Amino acid sequence: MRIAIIGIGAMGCLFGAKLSQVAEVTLVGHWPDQLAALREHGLRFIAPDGRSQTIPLNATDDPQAAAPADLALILVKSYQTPQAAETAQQVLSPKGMALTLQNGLGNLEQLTAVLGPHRANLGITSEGAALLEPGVVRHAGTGHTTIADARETAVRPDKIAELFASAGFATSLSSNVNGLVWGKLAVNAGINPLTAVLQVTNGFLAENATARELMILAAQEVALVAAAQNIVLPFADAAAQALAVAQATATNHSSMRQDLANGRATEIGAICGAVVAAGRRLGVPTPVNGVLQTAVQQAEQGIWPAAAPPVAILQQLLAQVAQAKTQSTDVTDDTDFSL
Ligand code: KPL
Repeated sequence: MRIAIIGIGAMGCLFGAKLSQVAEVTLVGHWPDQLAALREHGLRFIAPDGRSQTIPLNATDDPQAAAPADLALILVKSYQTPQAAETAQQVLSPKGMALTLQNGLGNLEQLTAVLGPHRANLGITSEGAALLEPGVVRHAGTGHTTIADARETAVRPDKIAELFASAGFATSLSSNVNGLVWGKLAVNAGINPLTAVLQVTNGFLAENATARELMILAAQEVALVAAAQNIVLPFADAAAQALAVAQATATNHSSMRQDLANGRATEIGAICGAVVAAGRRLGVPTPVNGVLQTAVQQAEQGIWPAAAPPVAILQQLLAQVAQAKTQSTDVTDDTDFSL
């Protein structure tokens, strides 16, 4: 199978490294330092056990060089999906298909709008990866990947699952597409914004009582918004699931923490922002997601006091949540987070 991986960040490199052992893979992206490092030295891949190897990878900024692909794996940030859909259109063969494994709401819809319903599909993954420097990726935590198996698609989901499994990714299929997306959203809303504003590992959220409480509340809000749409999550208890993922990925730096630390825009809009918007539409209060959304947005703008210790930030967040609850509305963007 010819695979184009659209996105050359940590997850693109992780999937590229492993899939290139079983398929013909080309990474497509625009980050000059990363492209130069991959072309000159290949990818230095550090396995979860710390062992490192160099893997040659095809990397290009020219979609034509990856065409004609049978599968375009979409691993860009959620706010880059519209451009990634256009790139997928260029790299895919007429019978090829795009598969998003991104975080957040709305990615499949954006791919479908460009490629059509049979040429776009969705999965979720809890694999963790961190880019240590251009050309160096660490497989930070082994996770599980699930691919939607709900409708006719150009490339059969079981074929993709088989390929992923042969590359070493534990993979299964599920016909509950909305459940998959909202389940992942609950975990991401619980873990990503808190680890980003506190600049802590995922494991800190399991260990610190206040952080754990906020993580659980954020995940539970997502579950309530999903339930209001009759979406059945793939697990019974969103709080337990967020906690379990935080523990299983304890040493990971979440993608949002990495984005914020590296001065990149985060996916907060497609995660907490999407939850708040859906909650508003459905009449489900989402004060915790609202507070976390504002906190991350302010951190992106440099308003957040980056040097403040996690405990002080947590107290501030708790106070904001209490205030948002008494107002029984979501906090607005002018919430003052200064300590
Ligand atoms: O999806 C993740 C992310 O970092 O974006 C989790 C599962 C939280 C792993 O860190």
